[in-house]
Amino acid sequence: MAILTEQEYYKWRNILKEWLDKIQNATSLEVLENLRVETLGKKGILTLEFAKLKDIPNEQKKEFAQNLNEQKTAITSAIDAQKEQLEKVALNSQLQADKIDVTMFNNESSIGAVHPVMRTMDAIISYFQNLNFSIEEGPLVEDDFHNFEALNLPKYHPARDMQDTFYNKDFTLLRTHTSPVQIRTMLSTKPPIRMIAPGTVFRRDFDLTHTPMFNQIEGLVVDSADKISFANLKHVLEEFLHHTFGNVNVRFRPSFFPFTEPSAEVDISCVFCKGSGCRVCSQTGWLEVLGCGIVDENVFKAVGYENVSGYAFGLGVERFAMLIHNISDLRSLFESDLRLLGQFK
Ligand code: 2NM
Repeated sequence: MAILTEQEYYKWRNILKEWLDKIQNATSLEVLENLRVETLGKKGILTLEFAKLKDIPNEQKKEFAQNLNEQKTAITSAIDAQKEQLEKVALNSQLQADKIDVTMFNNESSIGAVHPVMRTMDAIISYFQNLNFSIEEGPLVEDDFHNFEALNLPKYHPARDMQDTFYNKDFTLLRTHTSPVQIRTMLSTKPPIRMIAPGTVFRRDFDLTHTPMFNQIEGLVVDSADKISFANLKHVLEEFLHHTFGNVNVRFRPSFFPFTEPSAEVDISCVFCKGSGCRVCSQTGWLEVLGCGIVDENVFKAVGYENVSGYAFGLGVERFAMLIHNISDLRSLFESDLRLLGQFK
């Protein structure tokens, strides 16, 4: 005997149809989820029906279970279909809402600014371009010869210390100064030379006043010996510093570089305290801004130049940018903070 009377069978058909209608008319994923809980959840109507199975006589179990499983399958597939449909609608409206009209005019947009370091770089380059210096560039990854050997920095010289230089596995290195560009220029062209080499350099140095990457501009003038003197160098740099910092005092202090002899470091009177002594100049009244000198004979030997003289100089662009724009913390130049950049429009 069948377990369901005809009456019961139609009662169940109607219940099923009601749920299927509700599912097909569900307007949101939440509503649909509620319907799933009400039918298939722990206390859902079908789950409760399944629970009755244990009380059904053995010979009727199969038919009872079959009937329930059919209903379960119908409801499950209706829920899945409706879920897919609702998700599609949700995605479409999300896509619609997220659409960006790239042609739309934006009143809030603002014009960008050149970073103070690059602005300083550009200004210094222009200055020397006007004095008929050429602009030369070279690779950032260099070899021992161009970065050290040719610059009278023999092996085991302390400036070649592992602590200062980033070495690669293949014995190439990241240039520690832009001087290898001078070497390359001298090797590929004949004197006279009148050049500057602006660019990025790398040193293993990281503290309040040093970053492992920074920018330099170095200058080199080479001509027949009678045309080059320390006085020429001194004049060019004094003019440059007055142009850049205004009415400052300039002094040359004897110093040492492996690639120049004699060598000097150049100070200007402190731009912050006008020379009376402050925190920035460590109470000395002076700020060091340049290194320079007469090119050492050994450098010319390395590039095969004879009967010439030359002068050279080098400066740190970040340091210049800080002094020109009154920036006290070196790190602020590397943080891409729009509040800093916004001040340089
Ligand atoms: C400096 C200071 C002094 C320099 C020397 C040379 C070269 F290649 F001609 F030998 N280039 N740059 C030099 C001299 C750089 O920077 C502080």
